[in-house]
Amino acid sequence: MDIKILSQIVDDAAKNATAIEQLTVQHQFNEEESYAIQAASIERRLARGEKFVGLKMGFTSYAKMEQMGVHDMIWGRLTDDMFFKNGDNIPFNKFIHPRAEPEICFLVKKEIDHTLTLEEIPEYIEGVAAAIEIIDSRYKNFKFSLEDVIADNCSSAGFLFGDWHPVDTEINHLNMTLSFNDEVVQSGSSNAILGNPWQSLIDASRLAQKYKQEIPAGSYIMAGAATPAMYLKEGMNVKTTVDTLGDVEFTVV
Ligand code: OOG
Ligand code: MG
Repeated sequence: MDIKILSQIVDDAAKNATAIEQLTVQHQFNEEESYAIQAASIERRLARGEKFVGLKMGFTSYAKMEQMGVHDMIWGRLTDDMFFKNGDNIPFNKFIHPRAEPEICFLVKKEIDHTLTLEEIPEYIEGVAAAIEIIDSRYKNFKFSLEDVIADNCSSAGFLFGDWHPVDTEINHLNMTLSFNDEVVQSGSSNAILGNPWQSLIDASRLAQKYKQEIPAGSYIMAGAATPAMYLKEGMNVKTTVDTLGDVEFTVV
């Protein structure tokens, strides 16, 4: 098991939008090692000039765990190459088999250097927004083990968010929908995310500590999907609406 070689394999697959066999078919590695592969793959992106812009949490809802058959919380790193603006046209050919999922995004106000408590959140978080994550597993058929998906930076491929709302905005029990061409294709409650979406931020701060990942001011943290993810097709308008937080959308071109 060579972390450097495996990180190059997943990074090349992402860069070239080409599907690969699951790494664990031929290589054995544990969860800690899969995070080392992820970290090394991100180092390759940073060496090409990409910037670290935040973290994403995964499998924070039962709906997602069931869809993917993986039952542990995971986290990945976001770079500016994955960032899109609300309303953007996003090229389909940047991806292999992209899916979208409705999320909530947090904007960090002050560097997070320890596991946050609920009470500390207003000190560290600037705002909350409705968000969409585009995931694109680099593995054939979007199938993977826990170790595979972590090594592949948790399928991270794109993210975008709507208008920011103050940190004291109520984000519990909000209805969240994902629509394709104005037809709702998934809906769920924000509390599908760990029973309270703020808990996802707390877990992000805990896991970042564990893996020595800094969370500077200005970082984004994606809370994880409230519903299963849905495959994208060229030409689609994709929109997420979160009660009181508003809309965020893009078009696949
Ligand atoms: C892994 C990423 C999971 C989420 O929000 O739960 C994730 C995958 O489903 O490919 O981003
Ligand atoms: Mg997600």
